[in-house]
Amino acid sequence: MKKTQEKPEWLEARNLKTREDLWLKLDKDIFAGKCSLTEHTIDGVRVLRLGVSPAIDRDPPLSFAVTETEMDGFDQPGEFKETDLPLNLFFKQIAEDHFRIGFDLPEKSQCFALGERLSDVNLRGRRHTLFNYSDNLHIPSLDTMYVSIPFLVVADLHRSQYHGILLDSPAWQSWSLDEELNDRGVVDLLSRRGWTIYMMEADCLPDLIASYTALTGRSKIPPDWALGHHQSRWSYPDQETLLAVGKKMRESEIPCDCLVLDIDYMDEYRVFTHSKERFPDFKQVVDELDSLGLKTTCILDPGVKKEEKFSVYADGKKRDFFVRRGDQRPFLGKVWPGPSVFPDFLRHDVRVWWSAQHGFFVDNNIAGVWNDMNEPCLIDSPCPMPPQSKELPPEDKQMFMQALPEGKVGHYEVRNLYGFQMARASFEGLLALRPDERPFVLTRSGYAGVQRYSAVWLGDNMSWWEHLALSIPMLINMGLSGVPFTGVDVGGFGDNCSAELLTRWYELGIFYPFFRNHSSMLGVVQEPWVFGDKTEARIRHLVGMRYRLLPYIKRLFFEHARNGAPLIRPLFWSYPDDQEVYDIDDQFLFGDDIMVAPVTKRGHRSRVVYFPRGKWIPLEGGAVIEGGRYLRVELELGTVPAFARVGSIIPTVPVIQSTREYQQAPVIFKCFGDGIGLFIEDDGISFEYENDGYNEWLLTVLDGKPKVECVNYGYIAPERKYYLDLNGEVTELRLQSPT
Ligand code: MIG
Repeated sequence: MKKTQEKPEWLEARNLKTREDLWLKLDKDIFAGKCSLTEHTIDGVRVLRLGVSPAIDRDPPLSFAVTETEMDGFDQPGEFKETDLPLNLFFKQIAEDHFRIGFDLPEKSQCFALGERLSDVNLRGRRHTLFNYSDNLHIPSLDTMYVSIPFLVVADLHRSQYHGILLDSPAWQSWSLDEELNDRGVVDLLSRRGWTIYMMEADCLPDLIASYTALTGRSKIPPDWALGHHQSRWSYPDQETLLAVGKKMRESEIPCDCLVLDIDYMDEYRVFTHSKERFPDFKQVVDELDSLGLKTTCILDPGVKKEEKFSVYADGKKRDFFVRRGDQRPFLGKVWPGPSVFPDFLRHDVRVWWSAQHGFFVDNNIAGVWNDMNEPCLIDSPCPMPPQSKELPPEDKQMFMQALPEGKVGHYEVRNLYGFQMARASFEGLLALRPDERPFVLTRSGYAGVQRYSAVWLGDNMSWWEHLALSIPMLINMGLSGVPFTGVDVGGFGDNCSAELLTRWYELGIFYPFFRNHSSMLGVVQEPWVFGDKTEARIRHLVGMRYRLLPYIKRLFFEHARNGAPLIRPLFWSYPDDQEVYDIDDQFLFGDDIMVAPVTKRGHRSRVVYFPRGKWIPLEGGAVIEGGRYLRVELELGTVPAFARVGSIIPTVPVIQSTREYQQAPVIFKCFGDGIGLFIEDDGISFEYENDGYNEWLLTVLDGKPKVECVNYGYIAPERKYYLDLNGEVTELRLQSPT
């Protein structure tokens, strides 16, 4: 006879009853909470929502990932049988603080997304722990990264079956994806708050990502300038150096739109200040750079220096806006300014207050804000809950407490939201202070939905060839996690870059949606000119290509805003019926029309490229390449390692020095054979594009004859010329506004 299991102690203690009548495969002897299943359709994709709360009298927790409008859609209680749940998903509560969620991983399926993962594109066969943490040595065993996005794509490419699982919980969780080679995925979630799962199913990847990004929101179109070349360094120590870098950019005619101020612009690392010694004429310098067509962005860390005379500290303390430990004492952590306190960004009032501090940036003409250290990261402190964790400490032992509308909660339960909520405060602050401008925020840490507020860069990589190569799969997975505006430090952050590595990195970096050269003070400098004339000339040429592609890049962001598509796409996004592409992650599609295949190995001057079916032409010109095969391609240093799809029309502009010249720049439609292509123009800064304030043209070339159709006309563009470039034959083109 089966022995009846005794009720665990923690169940008795909380006086909870077990529920017998649940139709899910619950562990009935233990789960005592409440669960609900509702259904919703997004863009034709069915989405099931399973909400689980550990207590019968509580609803599943509030969501931060899902946008409010989509939340409202889930109103129909489901009438389902357990067999209806995709991938045989089930869960059980195995301890008071521990849920386990399991699902099938069909034999040949691959796993993607999960945000920032130091991994190949396919995530299958290992464990992935999601708990935001800053580790500055990105070696293969690194598991906890800065950004956690608990959205997994299970793709059976062979059968065109795509499942998405969003486990909406910002608590510590570890996804084991077929580690035991038994075709199962198992998530261990250490939480006492409950959680919600969204499951979607589609027969192609673009539809799946469209529904995921409809649920969690999409990125705004970045302002034009933010799509340009950013130059950064930890740190430009004083205003003279900063100005000199800006002037040098202009003298050497390397297109650039933005210089970046890392922590040393501050007055002893006090947030929202600048050093009076090293940047005495802060605003004048920023204005002078602006007059050269260079924006300035500033870093902002969450830690506020604990110092009574510091007004941000004193004010925040008076309002009780900083997090406290379980025993009520203020939480102090060591960061750049020394002992510091941390705002509780989960609170609306705290975010509004933090947002308001951004007046400092706006008053000084700072164009955008870079949020760093927002995991949050403390100096010299190990991951508070490492990958092997088995239990969640008691609430009051989780570093500090945070406030949710539902009450106080231990930090570890919501840690993955800290950076997300900080980026949100920066975004909302800039938006409130400059309502007519699309804010630019860059964040290191984040959670599902972070694309609504911010671009993301992948933190402290190294000037290593391995990290150059790794950036491709990592950025592919970020894109499949709904985040389009991403990049890694061009040239590598840590260690010493070299002429060859920097050149190769620019060859790839010009296709990063967020394109920034950044490096640590512990390594050599790596501005485009430091490795001599030859390297400088190559980089000038490469960055020139970035600027020529700006209209195409803008079009890709419009596409993202419409259907959630990332800019950096795996080849199977567009060629899912070609098995040859399933494991390729040293090439990618940059939108539909450009395929990038960079050299990522030292000393190599050629590489093997797989060309999917159709025909391709080197982006810089050359013979037509028949697709459906591998081909060794010569890629000398400084060559743009990209190919245009025959049948595409790519809108370009001539090389310009900054996006300040973009609006007037002539547009040249590069036709790769007969084809079809869109061109979209707007003011590049305001939100008018969301109210039809843009022009959209559809260009078709058939038998060498162009036809232009106006799809939308809502923006009076400054005068510019339009040209058609058909195999080098350039003719002027009229884009007529509808009368
Ligand atoms: O402890 O602000 O990832 O980009 O340059 C290092 C200094 C803190 C980490 C960021 C890096 C930045 C650096 N920061």
